[in-house]
Amino acid sequence: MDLTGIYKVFGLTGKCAGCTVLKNGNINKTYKVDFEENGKNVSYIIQSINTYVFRNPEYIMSNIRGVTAHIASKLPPEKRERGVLHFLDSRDGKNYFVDGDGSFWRAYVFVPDSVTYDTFDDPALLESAGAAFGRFQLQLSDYDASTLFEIIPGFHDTKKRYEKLTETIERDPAGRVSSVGPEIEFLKKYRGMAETLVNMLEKGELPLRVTHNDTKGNNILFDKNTKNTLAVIDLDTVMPGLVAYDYGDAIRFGANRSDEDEPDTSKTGLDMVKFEAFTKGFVEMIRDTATKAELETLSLGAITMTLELAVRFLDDYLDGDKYFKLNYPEHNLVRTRCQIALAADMISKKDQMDEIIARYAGN
Ligand code: GN1
Ligand code: MG
Repeated sequence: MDLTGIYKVFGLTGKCAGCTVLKNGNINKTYKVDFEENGKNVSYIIQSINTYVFRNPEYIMSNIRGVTAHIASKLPPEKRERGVLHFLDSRDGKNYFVDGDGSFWRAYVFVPDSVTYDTFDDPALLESAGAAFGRFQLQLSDYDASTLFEIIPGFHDTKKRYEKLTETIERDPAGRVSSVGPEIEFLKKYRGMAETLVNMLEKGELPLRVTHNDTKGNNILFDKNTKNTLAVIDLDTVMPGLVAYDYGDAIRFGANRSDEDEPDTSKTGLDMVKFEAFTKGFVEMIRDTATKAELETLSLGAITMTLELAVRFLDDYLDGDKYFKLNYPEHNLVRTRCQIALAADMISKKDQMDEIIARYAGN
């Protein structure tokens, strides 16, 4: 179905004044469309979901319906318009529409005067980002995570990730194992540490929460004038998980001194200024709803997410590069080495991390 048809399906009957394709997502096709409705300008985001990556988009939309309604109920009336995404119902009463070709569509109101940032060099902005993801946790702290669909099963099951790597090493399908001895040795050495969180979850020592699972800074909307945070977006991977996963992945990505695929690993490491800024924002937001065990395992979350991604990159390298997109042939190996360098630096700074976390947790 063409876009004009999709407008009608979602009840957009005003005059369309413009349509642009947004290029910053790698997965879904995204359009911003501007409408004139009763003399007012209103914009919408229309997306067709990538059903190769997401096999059951109706599960995603069910999670999104529950989670956005819950967040909206926590916001004061004056913040409801811009503090959460508002998805439109289609003519059949669902928050999505499947057209005759099997394409899967959804639409939400574009939050007026909002922007996203790709880099966070200003610690103040990083503190706000921490607060935004912390607030997301807080708003959903009383949401029954077990009612959510697990969109990608075992996504952060570090034990399964290690098992898969072990199998790939045994099979050696691309004949590359002999060239990565030191990397395998490093990851094996810290296997026990990387599996601790999953073991604690299994023993009931950590609660299952609603987690976002893509806590990169560019998934936060900021007010373009005040730079205040508005809402967390990209809710496609919202699933049950541990708070340490969301915190840890944000630190892994946002508090690294280098990019996640820096070939010169002497440039890689944990930037303690960025670490502290994000931690302050995040921990101050969650400290009253988080358990003691959750707060005490946040630093382990950062180490775990970094080791886990090293395992995934190495597994993909040994398997002949099937999962992650590459920019050059050795890209997965470079990524593995960079994540290993970051993990090693984090492990050496664990006490420092814990001291900072405890300070903002009020201990
Ligand atoms: C993938 O596609 P992107 O960049 O949003 C991956 C994450 C990794 C990330 C590392 C569904 O996310 O788990 O942390 O790459 N997403 C999936 O760059 O596997
Ligand atoms: Mg994403």
